[in-house]
Amino acid sequence: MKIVYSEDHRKHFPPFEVFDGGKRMRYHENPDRMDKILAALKKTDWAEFIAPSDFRLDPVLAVHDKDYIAFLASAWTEWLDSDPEVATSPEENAFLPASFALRRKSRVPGTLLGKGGYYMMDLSACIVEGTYTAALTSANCALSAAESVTNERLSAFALCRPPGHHAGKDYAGGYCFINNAAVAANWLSSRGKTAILDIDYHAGNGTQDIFYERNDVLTISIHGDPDFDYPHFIGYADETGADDGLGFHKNFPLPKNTNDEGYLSILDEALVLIRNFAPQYLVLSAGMDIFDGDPLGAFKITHEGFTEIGRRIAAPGIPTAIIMEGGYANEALGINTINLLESFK
Ligand code: SP5
Ligand code: ZN
Repeated sequence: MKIVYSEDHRKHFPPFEVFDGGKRMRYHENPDRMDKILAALKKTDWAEFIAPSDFRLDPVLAVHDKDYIAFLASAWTEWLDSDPEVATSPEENAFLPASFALRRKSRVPGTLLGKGGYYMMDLSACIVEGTYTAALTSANCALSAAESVTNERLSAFALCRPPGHHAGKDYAGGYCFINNAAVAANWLSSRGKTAILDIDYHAGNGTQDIFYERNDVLTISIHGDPDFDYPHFIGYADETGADDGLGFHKNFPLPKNTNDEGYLSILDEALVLIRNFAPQYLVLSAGMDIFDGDPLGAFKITHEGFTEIGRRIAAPGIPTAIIMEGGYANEALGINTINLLESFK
């Protein structure tokens, strides 16, 4: 199986995130996550590593607002220029806003801090020097996996970091800046009918936002109920699409402690929807934070659960671009990823 990977992800490693209660914590979404997955993949006899190609900005701008992308591109240097203290110790700093847009008023402020509050949904998507480069390369990994899927009619895995599914048309959040899965799915959709299945523990709010009014890409997310977990404001069962897209989005919010059995029965429902849509390509937003023991999740999926989840998604034989999303139990990421991928090779 083609595994698309670039070392560029290391350029994005914020020194902290602001967690629940305003606590400054180590950055959960760290480069060690990739190292654990790489180590496991290198031990297999089927992982074939390739570097991403450069697709330039067009496929990114096809799903994201151009002023938002311009903000991502310049935020760090503007931050550096704005405060001599930041310039003194850039490695201890990250750009984050402290004021947020009130109910999404439509005026985009002119200042960096104003833009931050407008274009960010939380305090986890910290911007550092290498963030923009890493986020663009991450999108190129997803696009390269999509291209490989169209050329070879075989599934491919994009080792994307930073992840993408919380990033909406014009906002960052949840460790995400560019929505890699949405960029890949939009690119694929002009080559064949495409569906996105998001199995990350958290609701794929960004993907939902991007495709909500579209009927040409079916989007499905299975996740911890936003009633008790992040992203809190979106991901409910009654959100099913709008305008032309009505009926082409589906959320499956699940309770705490959902185990393999409960998860698999819902996954089967999602797979029926995909079968009825009959896509030529599938994009799988593969978050490993459904694992029992993930510090940011509340499900109880086992190592064997990942194997069975992969088996069932791969069974219909739809060429699939598998896109890495979350997963923070670093020691378990290798085995869980391998188990999920096994059936797609
Ligand atoms: C890509 C991805 O998985 N992003 C996740 C971002 C989650 N950020 C919210 C963190 C708040 C978690 N509160 C957890 C309480 C302990 N169970
Ligand atoms: Zn997640």
